[in-house]
Amino acid sequence: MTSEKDRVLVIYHRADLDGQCSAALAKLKFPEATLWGINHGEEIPWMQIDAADHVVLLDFSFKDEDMQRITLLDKHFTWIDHHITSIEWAEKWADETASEALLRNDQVFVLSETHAACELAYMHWWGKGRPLRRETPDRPLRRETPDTSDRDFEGIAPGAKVKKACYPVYLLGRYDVWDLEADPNILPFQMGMRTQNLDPANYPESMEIWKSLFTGLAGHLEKDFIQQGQVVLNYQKQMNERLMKNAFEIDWRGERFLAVNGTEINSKAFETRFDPNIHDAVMAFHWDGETEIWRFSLYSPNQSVDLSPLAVDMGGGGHMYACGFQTKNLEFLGENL
Ligand SMILES: [Mn+2]
Repeated sequence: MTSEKDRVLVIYHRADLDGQCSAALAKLKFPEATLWGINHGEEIPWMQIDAADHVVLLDFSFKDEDMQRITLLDKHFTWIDHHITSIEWAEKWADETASEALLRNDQVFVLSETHAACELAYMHWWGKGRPLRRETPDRPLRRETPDTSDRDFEGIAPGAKVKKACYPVYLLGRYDVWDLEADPNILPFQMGMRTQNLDPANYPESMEIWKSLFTGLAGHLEKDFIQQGQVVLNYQKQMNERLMKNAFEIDWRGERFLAVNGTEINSKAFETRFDPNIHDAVMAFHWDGETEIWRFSLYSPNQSVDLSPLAVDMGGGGHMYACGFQTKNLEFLGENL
């Protein structure tokens, strides 16, 4: 168990609200903790890790050999993540390591594909669910889904209503696993939250907002964010309609793409113009003046075309229905342009 004197280091994915929310929850749990935001490609803070008694890693994982190194350190380690690669690594690692390592009870892995890191963190620290843990050599890692339904939360603050206490976590979590149908407020809340600087390491004052949200003590705050987010979404819709006026068709590799030239375009932008009778997929591209390269994103809105081979052939990658690549010139598009 972590005692009050323990030096707690919280390393979290700082690039989105799932990671930031997880970090804010950790800060609530361990008020003296040092928060360390990290993004892909950045250095691991080994010096800070060495100085800590308890390392908490949230919504993030390191390269295999670095994960091994951290789990072999003689310190308390809590890892909360939901990326499939993390789960696969943890299972492999649990199989490979001797029972000696598995018997350690100061290492807790809370991993699930079905829940976002913030939901898992909330449940792990305040819920009654049963997260994945290393327990005995016979049952090193259980892949069962933790129960994160509202009624199983005890609430964070004394007197706080259970549902109220976890609703913001739930909204951010469902967005992160792209379960947008679960609640109409998921998207507006996400957009409303994005109007603020809520990264708790970079903006320590944001902890006041997080605390109010978690405890439900400022009931209007959540509603304010949802309303603001609705305004953002309305504006975005207008901008998308304008953007789609510039859309055009590209025939490439046997598929007909609805294409548009611009930055910060998400797949939803195409909704008003995409016609499944005419188009197979959509394509957004732009010239990145900083790195002097064309960046392409491909999506299959109705998940009908596996686009990943196209991206891979161009030296890129990603998922089947959402992938991308970079290119120095547009010659591959031939007569289209
Ligand atoms: Mn996440």
